[in-house]
Amino acid sequence: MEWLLANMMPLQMSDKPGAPGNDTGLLTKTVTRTQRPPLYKVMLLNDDYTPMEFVVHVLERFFGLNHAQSFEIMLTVHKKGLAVVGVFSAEIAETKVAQVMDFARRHQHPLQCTMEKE
Ligand code: TYC
Repeated sequence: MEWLLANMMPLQMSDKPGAPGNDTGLLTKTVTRTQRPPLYKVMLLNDDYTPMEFVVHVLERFFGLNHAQSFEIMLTVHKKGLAVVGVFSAEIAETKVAQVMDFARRHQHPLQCTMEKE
C-alpha cells in the first residue's frame, strides 16, 4: 500500500507552523501530490497443449474482448510466447489471474496467466 501511505505521510516538521525550530518568519506552502495506485499487466503464456478455441473463449469470458480481438491476442501469444491481455489495479488483476487459472485447471489445460507491475 505504498501509494496510500505516501498520501497519508505527515508533512516535514518545517512545513508545520509553530513546530520547534521553524521560527524562520517565512511563510510556508503545503505541496499536495496526487498519487495513483500501481497498475498491473495481466499476461497469458503460450503452451503446446491448450486448444486455441479455449484461449479465445477465456479472453472473451474474463476480459470482455470480442471474438476478433480475442482471436488476435491468442495468435500473438501462440507466435510470440506471451501477450498482455489487459492492465488493471492490483485487486482486479489478482482476480482475473485467479479466475483464468481456476478455469484452465478445471478444464485440465495447462494455460498459465500471470501479472506484473507496470
Ligand atoms: N499454442 C497453443 C496451440 O497450438 C495455443 C495457445 C495459445 C495456448 C495461447 C496458450 O496462451 C495460449 N494449441
